[in-house]
Amino acid sequence: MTFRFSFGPWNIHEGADPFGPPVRQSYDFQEKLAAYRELGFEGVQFHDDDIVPDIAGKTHAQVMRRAGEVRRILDGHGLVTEIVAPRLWEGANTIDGAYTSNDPNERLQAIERSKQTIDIAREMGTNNLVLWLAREGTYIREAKNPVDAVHFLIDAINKLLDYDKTIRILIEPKPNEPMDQAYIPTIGHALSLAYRSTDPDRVGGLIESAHCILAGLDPSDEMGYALAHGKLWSVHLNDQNGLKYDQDKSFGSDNLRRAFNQVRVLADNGYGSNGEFIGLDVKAMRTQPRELSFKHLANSRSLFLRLADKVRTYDREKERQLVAARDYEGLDEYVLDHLLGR
Ligand code: GLO
Ligand code: MG
Repeated sequence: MTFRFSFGPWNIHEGADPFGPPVRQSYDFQEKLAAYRELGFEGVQFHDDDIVPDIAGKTHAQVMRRAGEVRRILDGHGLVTEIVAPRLWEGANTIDGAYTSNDPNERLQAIERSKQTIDIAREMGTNNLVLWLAREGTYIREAKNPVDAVHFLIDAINKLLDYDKTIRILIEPKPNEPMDQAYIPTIGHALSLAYRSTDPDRVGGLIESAHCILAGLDPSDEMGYALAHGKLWSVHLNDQNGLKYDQDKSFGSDNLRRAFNQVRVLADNGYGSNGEFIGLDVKAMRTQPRELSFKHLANSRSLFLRLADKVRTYDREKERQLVAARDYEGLDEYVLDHLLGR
């Protein structure tokens, strides 16, 4: 099995955090795209406004013209667009949420912007629309009605499915941050929206490792859940040191065994055989010098490939025997030996 890798231009960044400004000079968009192939990546993940800066101030024709230009740049580099996501969390009209805002006009605007993102996705040659439901939740429970919120989400999804009969929607769950509590915290929540939609076959999930950990769940089990439904259509591999702010650490850097199990569930279930990418959503540490601020991407990719080797050489017969004997202590020891190379 060969794997194809992707990341988004936001994964090469300037090191700003909520407590400090950028510490590295930006690479411009063209420089970022030029780096993909060298780093071993062929897929690009985009927000709508990564492709079309200042999108809100542009006419539809201007937006589509710019998307066409970016498509040609990608073609020139031999890159493909994996997914496009509407950035529904930065504007003044999404402060209180987008599809679940209490203001009906804001809900409508969020759906309109998402329809435009679908147009951009088509122009970029992908039918994958990612919805990270960033502000669909609350800071205090009393601020919104949690039952209405679910209906608003289903309504938005249905309107997007109806707008373009070929688009697929990939919901990226996350339990918190920026919200105190998000309405779609896990893949189970995401997939239940899929089944309630008017076209369940076109709604699936994108699972991010760190988001599962923040929900107190194991990423490989979350992935397994989606795989069992045939609905794991993309991943954001990364790592996370416990229950704190969303860290987007390099894949496997906090817990190698947890990473091994993600690679294992993906490889064992043929993930990638329908064109799915191994997507990364990783951030370089704020301390990293500018010229070394791509390492987290290269490291995450190579760690994935090394773990894929570990999955290949994992002794399945031994595992079978240990499981049959219910010797899980023996299995535990074998897994650690295998990862340590003994
Ligand atoms: C933040 C999310 C974010 C999304 C991206 C694509 O926690 O992981 O990075 O993946 O905006 O929609
Ligand atoms: Mg993500």
